[in-house]
Amino acid sequence: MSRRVVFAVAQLGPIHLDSSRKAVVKRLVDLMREAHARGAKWVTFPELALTTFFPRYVYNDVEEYDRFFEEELPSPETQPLFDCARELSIGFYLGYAEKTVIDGKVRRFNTSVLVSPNGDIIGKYRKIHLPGTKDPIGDAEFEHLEKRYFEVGDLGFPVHKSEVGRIGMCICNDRRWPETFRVMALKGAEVFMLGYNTPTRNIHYNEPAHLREHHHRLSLESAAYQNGAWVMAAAKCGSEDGFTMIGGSAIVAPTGETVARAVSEDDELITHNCDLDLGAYIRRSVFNFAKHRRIEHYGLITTQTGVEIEE
Ligand code: CDT
Repeated sequence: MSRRVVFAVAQLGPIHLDSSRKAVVKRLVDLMREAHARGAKWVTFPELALTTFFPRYVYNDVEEYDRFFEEELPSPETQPLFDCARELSIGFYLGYAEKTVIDGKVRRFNTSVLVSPNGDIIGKYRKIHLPGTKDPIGDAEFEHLEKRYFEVGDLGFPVHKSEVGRIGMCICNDRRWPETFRVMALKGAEVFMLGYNTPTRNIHYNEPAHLREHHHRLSLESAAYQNGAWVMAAAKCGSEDGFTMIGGSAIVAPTGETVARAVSEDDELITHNCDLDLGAYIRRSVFNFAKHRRIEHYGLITTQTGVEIEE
C-alpha cells in the first residue's frame, strides 16, 4: 500500500507588534484552506506563529510581555483554526508562547502542538535548546532574550503516532543540534516538523548574511539524511517592525534533498507529495541504527556538556 501523503509548509510573512491575533489567525486559516485545496493532509506553521518575535525586545515587567502568551489552546481567538482543521480534516503543527500553571506555579514555555485532523491536540513539545541570553547584551540593534521569557522544555523530544505516520516536533534552534533528531529517530519518527524565527543578522558575531541561510539548510538536509526522515520547516520571516528574518521554508526528503522551498518573505504555502517509505532503505542500510550505532563510545554526549581537553 502506498504511503504517499501531501504535506504542506505554511510560511508566514511578518507579524508586527500591533497585528491582532484575529488577523493572524485569519492568515493561518487562509493558508490551511489553500493547503486543503492542494490536497495536503498536514500543515506545519512557524514557531511563535501567533505574535511578533517578541524575544527581540527587552521587557522588565511580566505585565508588558504577558500579552504574547496563550493561557489556553484553543482559545476564543484561535478556535477558528481548530474548527477549520476539523472541517477540512487536516492536521497541523503550531508554535506559540505557552503560559501554564504546574503545581500552583506559573510557567512559560516556547511550545508547539500537534493537532490531529479531527481538531484534537495529540501532542505537545516545549523548546529545549533556547538560544540567546537572559539579560540584554545592550550594544546590539536588537536582543535575543528567549532565556529570559521561557524555561527550558520539560517534555523531551516526543514522537506521536498519526493516521499517516510517526511525527516528531522541535523548534527553531533545536534544528542546529543533531541530538534533537537522533532522539526522535530512535523513537521511530518518520517526519520532523519544526517552525523557526531566524534573524538575518547574528547579534553575537559578524556572520555574513548568506551563511544564515546556508546553516539553516545544512541543518535540515543533514537531519533528514542522517535519520532517513522527512523534514517540514516553516519560517516566520521578512521585516517585523524593521527587524528582518530569513525565509527559506522547506520540505526536505529523507535523501537529504530539498524538494520544495519558499521563494518569498511573505505568507506562502509549499507542498510536496511525500512517500513516507522513501527513508526505509536508508534506515535499513547506512543508517541501520540497530546494526551500526556504537553506543559504548557515545557516553560523553549525555554526561558532558562543554568541551573538556585532557592535558
Ligand atoms: N528562534 C530561534 O531559535 N532563533 C535562533 C537564532 C539563533 S542565532 C544563531 C535560530 O536558531 O535560528
